[in-house]
Amino acid sequence: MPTCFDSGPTDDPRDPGREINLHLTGNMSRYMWSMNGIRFADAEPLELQYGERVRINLINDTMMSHPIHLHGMWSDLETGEGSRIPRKHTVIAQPGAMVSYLVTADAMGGWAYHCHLLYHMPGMFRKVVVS
Ligand SMILES: [Cu+2]
Repeated sequence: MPTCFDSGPTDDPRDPGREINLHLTGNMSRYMWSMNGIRFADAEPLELQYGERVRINLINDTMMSHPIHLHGMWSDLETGEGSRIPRKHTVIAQPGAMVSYLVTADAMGGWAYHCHLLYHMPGMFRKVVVS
């Protein structure tokens, strides 16, 4: 089980308006990391509309765990208990597994979204823009 505090009743009980599938990708032998096969330097920002509720599906195509941190907004981890959903800064995607969480885009501007492992960060990184 993920560690979390019990944040009480879910802050934003809305269903997500859309889903974003994000594959965590990399090349183990070359130790290069990316999202959807595209490294940060070549990637477009992820665009969120201010106020929207969105589901992010992290699909980990690699054989490592990745602690993925979205700055500026909560990651509401989907555990099956929608009324008391745990809020996380960082969500851990296990090797070969998918994890999904909900985000309310309630913070305008540009935000970092990345794996917290130092050597993964250069590639496994996106800019998120809320506008
Ligand atoms: Cu990583």
